[in-house]
Amino acid sequence: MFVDSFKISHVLVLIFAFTLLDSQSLKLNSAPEIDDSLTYLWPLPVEFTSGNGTLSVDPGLSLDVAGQGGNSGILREAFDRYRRIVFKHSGGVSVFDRLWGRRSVYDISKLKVIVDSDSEELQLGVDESYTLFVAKNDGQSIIGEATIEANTVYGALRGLETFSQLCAFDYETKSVLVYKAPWYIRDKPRFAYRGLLLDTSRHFLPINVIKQIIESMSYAKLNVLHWHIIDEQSFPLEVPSYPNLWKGSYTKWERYTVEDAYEIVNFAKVRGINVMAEVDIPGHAESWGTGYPDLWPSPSCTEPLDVTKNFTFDVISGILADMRKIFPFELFHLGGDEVNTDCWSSTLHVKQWLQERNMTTKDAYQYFVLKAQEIAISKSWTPVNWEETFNTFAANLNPRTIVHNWLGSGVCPKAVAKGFRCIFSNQGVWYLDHLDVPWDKFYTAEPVEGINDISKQELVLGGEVCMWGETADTSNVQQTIWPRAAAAAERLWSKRDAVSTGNITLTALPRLQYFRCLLTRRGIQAAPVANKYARSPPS
Ligand code: CP6
Repeated sequence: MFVDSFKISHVLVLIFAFTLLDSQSLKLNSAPEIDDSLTYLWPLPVEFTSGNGTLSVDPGLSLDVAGQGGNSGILREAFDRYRRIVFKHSGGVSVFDRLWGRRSVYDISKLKVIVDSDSEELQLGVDESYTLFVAKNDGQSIIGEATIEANTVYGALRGLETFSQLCAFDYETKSVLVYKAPWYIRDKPRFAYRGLLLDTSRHFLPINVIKQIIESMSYAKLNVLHWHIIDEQSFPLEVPSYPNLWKGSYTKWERYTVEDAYEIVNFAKVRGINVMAEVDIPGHAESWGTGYPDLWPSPSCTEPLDVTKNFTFDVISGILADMRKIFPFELFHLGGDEVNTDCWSSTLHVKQWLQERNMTTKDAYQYFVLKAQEIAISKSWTPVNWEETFNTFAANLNPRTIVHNWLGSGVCPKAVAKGFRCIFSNQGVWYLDHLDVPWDKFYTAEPVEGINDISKQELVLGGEVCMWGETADTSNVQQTIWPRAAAAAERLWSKRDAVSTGNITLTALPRLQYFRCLLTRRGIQAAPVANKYARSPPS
């Protein structure tokens, strides 16, 4: 008896203490202010209107599908993923809830998704548009649920992401609420190509890490993973035609099997993300020679690949043939950057080969790149090259080539003037490994800068932020990518006017901070947005 009442008094003291603590922490937590005039969606939709109502979302939210594409497995899987994201907190469903007076009736119990087309083909320019309505059922004619309508399942995925960003857990009512309802959103991307480069040669990234990065890309509506698989430091991919190639991996555990690669491509596909593989040639390929030393000009001069041998092009054909089975995306990156031809001019048999053909090393570089392009084109791929190929021999470059900018040279205006398509990745503003570049530089970078002719602007497919791997591995890759990649993602998705006018410290920074919190809530190790505490000091 005594023991019991002793316990009870303890409990009472504890409750009292927690109440105090709670009110203390509430005071501390009241700091972040939500500015109601802002729309906390990232990237910002093209068109939207909101109201001033609050709607509750049923934890038992069900999916109601319609249209030719309504039965898509991709859609159902995505709905389940987003339901887990939205209803991460528990509350509002147990028998105790009724006792405590918590709600059991919700405004939104159904998410209706209409997908017009049953095609699941995912290529560049796939229709990603959608509309999203979230309105209260007033018992009459108004849509009584959240509704997403899209032409393709990939548009529906973008709509689901936006819907999930409208849903917020409310700690008072322990329910998921949509503020500022009703919402009417009409949305589509500004650019078809919204990429992130991942480099798995400088540091190996385990499959799970790559998958988590792909998942995080879908939150920002990025849609191309540029997989820079191989480089001079390591060759981690299995190539069945030339099984010694992956002897160039760091260890036999730091490798991707063909099945791993398939799995990554499929994981990306069901999130509406294409995987563009890169084989960076003829430079950046030293690791190939670990398994096949004949690919080196000589054992003491190992880069670029030996331009003189048929064997070199046989290996390239073999790699591309094997990769064709894995990567269905129509774009394939053939690198072509930073080619130092000193080994070609200093290695006797290469030097002789050049002399016999009356070729300069520059001619040989062109010969190599064009030959590789032909192999890719014969496999019905569209070749992408780093800009040096255009800078060195634009006149002879296959006109289907997509020029990938990276130098600060402003190559896109020059490339589109000549009718080439272009991808923007200016290293001064969109290289994530440059840790000193702040989010706002990513945000204000403009892919069509310097191109006035609208018809030429259309040749800029979009852009890509680059996560080169020299200084990033599993331990820091996510916090190096995020939140700055998100700044570029909004630039690539949202209307130019919406992201180019006004004071971004007021219109974008608080929204980016909110999105960064959303990433961390979803388990993504995003770094704090720099500048958060670096506002101008009070005068
Ligand atoms: N690897 C490859 C790299 C880079 C490039 N290609 C690179 C160059 C300069 C900077 C960052 C990355 N590490 N294959 C250039 C496209 Cl600053």
